[in-house]
Amino acid sequence: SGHVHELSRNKQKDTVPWFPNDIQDLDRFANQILSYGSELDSDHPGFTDPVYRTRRKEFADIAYNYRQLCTPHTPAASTTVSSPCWSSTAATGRTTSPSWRTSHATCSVRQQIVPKCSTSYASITCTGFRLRPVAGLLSSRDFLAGLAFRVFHSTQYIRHQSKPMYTPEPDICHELLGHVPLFADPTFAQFSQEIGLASLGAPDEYIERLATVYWFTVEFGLCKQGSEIKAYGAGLLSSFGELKYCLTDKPKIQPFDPAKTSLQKYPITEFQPVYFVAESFDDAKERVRRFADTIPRPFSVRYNAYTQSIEVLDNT
Ligand code: TIH
Ligand code: FE2
Repeated sequence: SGHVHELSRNKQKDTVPWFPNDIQDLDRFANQILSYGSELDSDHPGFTDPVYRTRRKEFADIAYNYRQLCTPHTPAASTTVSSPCWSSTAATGRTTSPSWRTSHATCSVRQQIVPKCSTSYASITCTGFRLRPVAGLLSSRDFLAGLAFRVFHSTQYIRHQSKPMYTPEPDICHELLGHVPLFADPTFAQFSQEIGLASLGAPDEYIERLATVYWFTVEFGLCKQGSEIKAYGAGLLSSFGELKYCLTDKPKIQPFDPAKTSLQKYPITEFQPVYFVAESFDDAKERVRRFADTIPRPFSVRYNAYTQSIEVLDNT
């Protein structure tokens, strides 16, 4: 079926956009970042802090040279410094989903010391999700494609200590306190992978819609638990400021429905005005699957975990 789906990176009409077939293809994203993670804007809290900037550069370089099946997890990639940001963002309590609290304990997240990245970059053994360092911002298409392989592109640097409660850019607190515990939940891991699989070869318009679904679930999702509503989105779990805010009566709360949710506009540098609440992770997964079926693609895909590659099934 090779002739049917001509893969292209230069957006020719009637061709399917290129997508990674094999886990090693993810290495191609490393030099396609939209901005290098060590280039800080003048309004970044670390802009005038030379120690902070040097550290950011080291991390960006490690990620830039990382190769999926070759790079050993070197001690150079570890942060063992104690940071006030880490302990103050290590939020706990009744506002978070039970899944987060269980995994948070089992992933041995410590309060005082930023965990060595090398430990977490290996893999989250219960679901096979793994983190892969990234040197800067990826396009939505590339970022979502990683999820299809249960690979999560992750930052390594920490937010600047002058602003621990909220940062508009993801950092290691966000990845390890927010994302990692949830990826240890099998249903949630599958849900995340569904978004990734749906994105492979999808038209640009649908990439944007899937990225929006990702934003309102994996990043800022709320979920019902009995008569209560709990936060499970990583952007909430890592921001003590927004975690408190999201369950007040200030933001608008709507039911999670991918067809509608995927069209919602959102800000990226301030607390969200709207959140979407899922019935359960399982229900959210089924809904994303049904939404994925509406994406115009002449083929369907599934992941072969033994070969770590995508199987393309022709639908024409
Ligand atoms: N705002 C989050 C925090 O302060 O931890 C980080 C991000 C979540 C989503 C995008 S950036
Ligand atoms: Fe995130």
